[in-house]
Amino acid sequence: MFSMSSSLRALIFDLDGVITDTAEFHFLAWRRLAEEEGIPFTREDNEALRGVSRRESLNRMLKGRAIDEATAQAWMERKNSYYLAYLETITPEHRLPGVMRLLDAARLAGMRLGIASASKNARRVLDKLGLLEAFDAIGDGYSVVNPKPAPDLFVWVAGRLAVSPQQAVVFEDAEAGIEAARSGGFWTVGIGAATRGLAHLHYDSMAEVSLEAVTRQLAAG
Ligand code: B16
Ligand code: MG
Repeated sequence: MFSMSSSLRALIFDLDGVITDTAEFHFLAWRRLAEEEGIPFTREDNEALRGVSRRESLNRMLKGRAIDEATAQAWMERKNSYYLAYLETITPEHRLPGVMRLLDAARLAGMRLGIASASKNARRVLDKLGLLEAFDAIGDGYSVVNPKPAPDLFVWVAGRLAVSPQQAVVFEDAEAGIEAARSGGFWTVGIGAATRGLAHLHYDSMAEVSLEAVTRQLAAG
């Protein structure tokens, strides 16, 4: 019989909403663009952008409004320039509670650690958090062609970590991320409200996660 406890070899983390909370900065940047262009955009609307690519975020912000490709590119660049300014304010203090405890426990247990983020700014964010060297592999918005909910990014990171999907647990805060990881055959831990009922295990926040509990509960099925 498959034994999770003896087979779990890697933890793979989404970035925004799991390691840190950049969703607020994405919101402020999209809202500024939307206001400049006369498009209504609320905090609630922003929830639909959680974990999806920059391009898909723009599509969702537009809510069916048509713009040409050159305008789309210019708007994404403008939004990103606003977002980059917010990223300058990130420090190691912005690591979410519980993250370092989990990373340290996993290292002690000899596990490999990876990042699988849809963001093209993932390395910059990790650098500002002081975590660029904390992971054995970093998959970001440049790593694969098909974004989440396709499983490609998680499979790419698992390959870099030299583990199979069945040997890895994915931590995700977004529906698209859980769907991606599950369709790739990974174990999943959902973090926060958007993933409730979708993942193998669920916690309201990273502060509640313990490696021992995750390992034990996944092994128990
Ligand atoms: P960028 P994650 C995602 O990060 C964000 O949750 C999502 O809101 C954003 O649109 C996406 O990255 C792309 O980000 O514009 O920086 O390339 O949750 O996958 O770590
Ligand atoms: Mg996320």
